Amino acid sequence: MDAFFASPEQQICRTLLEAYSGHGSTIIRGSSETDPLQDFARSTASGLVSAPRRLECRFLYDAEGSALFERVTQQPEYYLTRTETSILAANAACIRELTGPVTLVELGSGSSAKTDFLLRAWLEQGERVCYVPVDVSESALSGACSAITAKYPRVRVIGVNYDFREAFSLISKLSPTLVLLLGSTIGNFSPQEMSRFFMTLSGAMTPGDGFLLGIDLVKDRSLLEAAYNDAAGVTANFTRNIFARMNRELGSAIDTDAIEHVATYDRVKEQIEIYARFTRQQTFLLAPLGRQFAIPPGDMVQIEISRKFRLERVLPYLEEFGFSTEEIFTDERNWFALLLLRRRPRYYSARGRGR
Ligand code: SAH
Ligand code: AVI
Repeated sequence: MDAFFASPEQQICRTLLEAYSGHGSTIIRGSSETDPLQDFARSTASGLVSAPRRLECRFLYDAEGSALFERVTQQPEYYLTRTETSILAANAACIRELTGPVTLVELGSGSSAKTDFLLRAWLEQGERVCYVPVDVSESALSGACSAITAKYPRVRVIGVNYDFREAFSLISKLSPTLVLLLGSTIGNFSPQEMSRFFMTLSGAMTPGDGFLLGIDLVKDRSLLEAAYNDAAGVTANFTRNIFARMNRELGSAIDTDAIEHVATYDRVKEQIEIYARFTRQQTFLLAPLGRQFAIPPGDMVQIEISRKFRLERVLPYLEEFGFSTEEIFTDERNWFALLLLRRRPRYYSARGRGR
């Protein structure tokens, strides 16, 4: 596996030229202008003084966090991954038929485990397949790229180790594409972040390109709260890990035994809210900034939201960004939905520029 260190845009162009003749996997790492430790420290500092105190969930996924997330997906209470996997297993061939032989670009790809069904459906049609996973987690991305290349040598894998919000311009260069955002990762965005995401994505896509979006649906509160409070305590360790990561990378000296994981469903906002509650006074050191923050006992830090969706609201909302619905795939209990959307040739958005 080869790695480059330049801007992702330059690299992806070069890599794409090679893609038709090359094989195996390539990982593109952006030469970020911001130092990753400064980025983490600055984001933490501003999050700790906001109300409520909150952290950006992209920092949950260092190597430990990505490994813990994979374990979360295997917990009996966490129905999301199993349900979405069953929908993909049943419908991958149909999705391939509807989209044709397009490049697969997956945002927040993680282990790429579910994508296996799509890769197989693409390969069954006999043509060369190009898969572009994009993820901030270097360990998850390199593990996924190696595994896919070992299993499917005919798949050209171009991994992009980058924040997907900064990699949108790559999407236009890869058209025709099917952009994937699975696992209900969109639910981890606030309403404002989600609107910004869809507007930028739509602007980067070429009319006719496909978008496969996985969303978790509103359901009984007890099922939702169980999914984020597994009995084995793996999700609680996933919560604690962001603070353990601060200790490892920012020298924060936080007592992770003083952290309680709190995950509750807000019925009005239709979202799970995950907090770390500190049972003892803490002083967070942020060594790269030379600053420290006192957190009193009982204080909570929001580490993630996980929004749940209703089809009757989300489909018209997506229309506003130029995404028309081609097919809705769901499971027999209607717990999760995979939406196959198509970027419309022309649209007028009340929320932003039309194209
Ligand atoms: N799609 C996989 C993984 C979901 S976990 C699944 O459905 O199981 C969310 C993934 O998104 C993680 O791998 C995390 O590293 C990645 N991620 C989160 N925020 C990101 C961002 N801003 N840019 C790129 N990747 C991100
Ligand atoms: C990645 N994301 C969609 C997961 C979710 O369900 O919101 C993250 C997660 N957090 C705790 N458990 C799972």
